Amino acid sequence: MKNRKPKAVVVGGSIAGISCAHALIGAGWNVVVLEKTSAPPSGSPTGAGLGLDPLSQKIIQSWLREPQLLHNSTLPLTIDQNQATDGEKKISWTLTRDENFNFRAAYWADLYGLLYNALPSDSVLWGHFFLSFCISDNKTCVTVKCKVLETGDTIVIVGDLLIAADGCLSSVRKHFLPDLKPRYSGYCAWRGVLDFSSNENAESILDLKKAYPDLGKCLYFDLSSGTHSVLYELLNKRINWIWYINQPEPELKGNSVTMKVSGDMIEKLHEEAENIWVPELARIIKETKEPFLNVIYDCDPLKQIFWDNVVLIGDAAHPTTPHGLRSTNMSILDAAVLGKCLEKLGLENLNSALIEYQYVRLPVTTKQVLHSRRLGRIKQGLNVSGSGPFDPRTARSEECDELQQKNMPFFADIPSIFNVTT
Ligand SMILES: Cc1cc2nc3c(=O)[nH]c(=O)nc-3n(C[C@H](O)[C@H](O)[C@H](O)COP(=O)(O)OP(=O)(O)OC[C@H]3O[C@@H](n4cnc5c(N)ncnc54)[C@H](O)[C@@H]3O)c2cc1C
Ligand SMILES: *[C@@H]1O[C@H](CO)[C@@H](O)[C@H](O)[C@H]1NC(C)=O
Ligand SMILES: *[C@@H]1O[C@H](CO)[C@@H](O)[C@H](O)[C@H]1NC(C)=O
Ligand SMILES: *[C@@H]1O[C@H](CO)[C@@H](O)[C@H](O)[C@H]1NC(C)=O
Ligand SMILES: CC(=O)N[C@H]1CO[C@H](CO)[C@@H](O)[C@@H]1O
Repeated sequence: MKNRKPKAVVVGGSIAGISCAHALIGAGWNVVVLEKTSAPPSGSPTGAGLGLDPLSQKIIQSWLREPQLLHNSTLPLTIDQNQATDGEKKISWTLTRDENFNFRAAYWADLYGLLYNALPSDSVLWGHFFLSFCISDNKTCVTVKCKVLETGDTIVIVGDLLIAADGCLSSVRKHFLPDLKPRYSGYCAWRGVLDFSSNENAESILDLKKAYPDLGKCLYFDLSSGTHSVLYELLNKRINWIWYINQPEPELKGNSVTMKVSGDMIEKLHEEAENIWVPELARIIKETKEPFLNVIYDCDPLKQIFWDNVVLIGDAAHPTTPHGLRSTNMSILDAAVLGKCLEKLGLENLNSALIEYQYVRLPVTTKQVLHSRRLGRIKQGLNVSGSGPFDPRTARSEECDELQQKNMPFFADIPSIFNVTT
């Protein structure tokens, strides 16, 4: 037992899953990641832009052979700005501006590529669909069944620890919490990335840069009555936008929060954009090829995130709305903290390690999920406890202060477990 490397089986090979592989390999574990999709994502899957906080940046760099690569594949987001738009008069004005925002903007597929390419090549088993697991009577090993999609064979993998990184609809979580239902937020998000590398001097791009002069280093939030949008630039001449629209819960087909959209829906989107936003933003939305629609859910925070030798990380542990730019940050920090706990306490004390992981992470993610939920409701003009619906055109300045990213609970906190080891 002493000379044997402990082994973890990770379900889900997205950001949380491969971050976990890095963290556990660093802690001296063997790791196998099971991912149902058949190959590493290339180009642009459903992911778009995301914001990385300073701690996440540091952790990611510690996993890369060439830490500079992170810097080279992202753009700074040093300003967090909220502005109100009057769609009739086609004007907007600043509500809040924080120039000490220290995030970086990454394209999901670029970040994924960086992390994945820095892993040993056999870490992820592609096209492996997780089916079920079974914990041994003595609670020390876990047997995982999965289906190899190419052949149809079912195979069994045995490990010391099962890590569920299978996303917000986690089937591992469902095993322990069959009654936990995702909560529809009340709105959906249209998203898109406009690639302007082949026409940098197009009129629409020059106009956009005039209307949003800090593009390239600023995270812009535009607020109108009962709706808001997000705009920032990504490396390699790409503009990332998100637009949240209140609506009844749509019916989802299959196991994905991304909806298929019709030509009619896109046409309606373009029309509405012209009514609500300044023309410069409406035009960018119109020129974006293949915008997609995410239905926004979260879950009430869980009371526990491990059972025996099964542990949840990432969206599986804390489905959240995206308003705090937190989901990827949370996944990366979950993985790093879990790795530290396992390294510190060893396989002999697996239970203590999981208790510590939960003790460090659960209070933080609980507050962040609820804060993000509240922020989303404020920005969408929905009821929030303690005040009436927010209207950016009439809001008092104390009300506007609440919109800033820096009010996120534990905003600049670094868990002490990162200080105790060398
Ligand atoms: C509108 C919107 C904006 C966002 N913006 C940001 C942002 O600005 N910043 C940010 O940090 N994050 C953002 N996110 C969130 C981010 O994209 C991810 O949610 C986050 O990286 C957490 O990832 P995860 O690995 O936990 O889960 P997921 O990315 O959902 O991954 C789960 C993985 O598990 C696999 N899987 C599931 N079931 C099985 C099975 N049975 N067998 C094998 N594999 C399985 C799936 O194929 C998938 O690869 C945003 C999300 C939305 C919707
Ligand atoms: C990152 O970019 C800098 C400046 O362009 C370059 O000198 C350096 O080699 C790049 N580093 C990596 C690891 O690509
Ligand atoms: C626990 O049970 C498993 C499977 O039944 C067995 O392989 C393992 O040796 C047992 N471990 C201990 C510490 O008893
Ligand atoms: C919003 O709050 C008001 C007063 O606080 C209440 O009357 C109303 O029913 C609430 N609406 C919703 C949809 O919760
Ligand atoms: C700088 C920053 O905002 N980092 C935060 C990322 O999220 C975790 C919690 O999930 C915070 O503890 C960090 O402070």
